[in-house]
Amino acid sequence: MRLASITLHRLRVPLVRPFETSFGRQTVRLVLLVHVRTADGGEGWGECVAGEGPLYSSEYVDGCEHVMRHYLGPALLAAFEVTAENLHTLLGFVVGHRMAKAALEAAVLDAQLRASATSFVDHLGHAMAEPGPLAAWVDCGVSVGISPDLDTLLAEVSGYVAAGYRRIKLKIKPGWDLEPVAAVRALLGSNALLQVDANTAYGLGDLDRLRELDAFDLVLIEQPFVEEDIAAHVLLSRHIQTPVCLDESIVSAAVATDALDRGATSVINVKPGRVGGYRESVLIHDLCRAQGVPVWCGGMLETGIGRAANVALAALPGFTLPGDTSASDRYFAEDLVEEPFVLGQGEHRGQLRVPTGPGIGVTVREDLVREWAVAAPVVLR
Ligand code: OSB
Ligand code: MG
Repeated sequence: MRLASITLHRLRVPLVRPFETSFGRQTVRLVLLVHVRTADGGEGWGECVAGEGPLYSSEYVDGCEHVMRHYLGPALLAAFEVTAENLHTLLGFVVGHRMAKAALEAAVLDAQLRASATSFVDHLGHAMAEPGPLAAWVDCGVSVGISPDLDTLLAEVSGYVAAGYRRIKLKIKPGWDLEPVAAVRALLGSNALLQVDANTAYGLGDLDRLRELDAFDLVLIEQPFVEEDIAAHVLLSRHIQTPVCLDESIVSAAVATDALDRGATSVINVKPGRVGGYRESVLIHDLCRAQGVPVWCGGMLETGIGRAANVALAALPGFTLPGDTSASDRYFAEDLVEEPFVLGQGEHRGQLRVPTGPGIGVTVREDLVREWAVAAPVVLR
């Protein structure tokens, strides 16, 4: 495929309720979309998961747009053949900037798969090292932000339980951990899947306090320490019963291999944006699957565009834990796609159906892309 243009759209999408983590509070999602057109008239969409500021990772929307405009975009537009398979080679000269690369990869992949009438899930299934069954529906969890008080938290969690979510994840930080976890465990009962995510808010002085979480029979504790500190996670893994799961630290298959070898993590959260794309995500899935290490699909408050691709990824057989692949209405009153994601009912309660149409399998609402735009589109040719 040869690319004719890459258009960057910047949108502000209001959230249905504020989302607070140990690194900040959001009321609006600033979304950067990538729209590629191919020389033979095809098109594809990708969503960049970077936040407005460099708070979750060093990447942020302005930085992603800059590196796409000046480095990544020109490299793709100059290439005679761009495919989801060779894109990492074409973009390999740029160090890091994985979220920007992942968004371009997603848009190229969408265009390529639409042209061959192939779905994301079938493509990812073929890309796996070892064949295996692909799920038609995936189990969904929900990530619950830090609340102003326990009553507000319990009311929010009760709503998600009533909606059918199969797993609850609580955001924690020092001063908001044992109490809310105890209260939610009491609300859910002992069988429900409950886990926590610290987004790097703790230090080695907190080892004993973190061990107290063992009383609540959690599925896992996600990323307690700073992303570079693999050694601290090794210490914690030896200190507590609760499985440690890395998110921010896992930026590639190589880091995943290292962290697993060292015993820093026994579960991995896979986010395509964080690791540089779907190709790298499948590599991480494959190496974990070969070692019997469970993986689950993380989320970054994606609109239906990024969500569609993530739900397809979560259909791979190594994704054995419910992901942060929530329904569209978890975050948005109106989604950017014509087929918003709605939780199933009956036997599919708490699940999302994996899209099977060509490419990401959803149709982008270009009316909303225009209506919610906060800047003129940037067109690269
Ligand atoms: O750490 O998993 C995280 C959202 C933004 C940035 C980081 C994280 C999150 C979430 C929400 O936990 C995931 C989602 O529901 O999309
Ligand atoms: Mg996380």
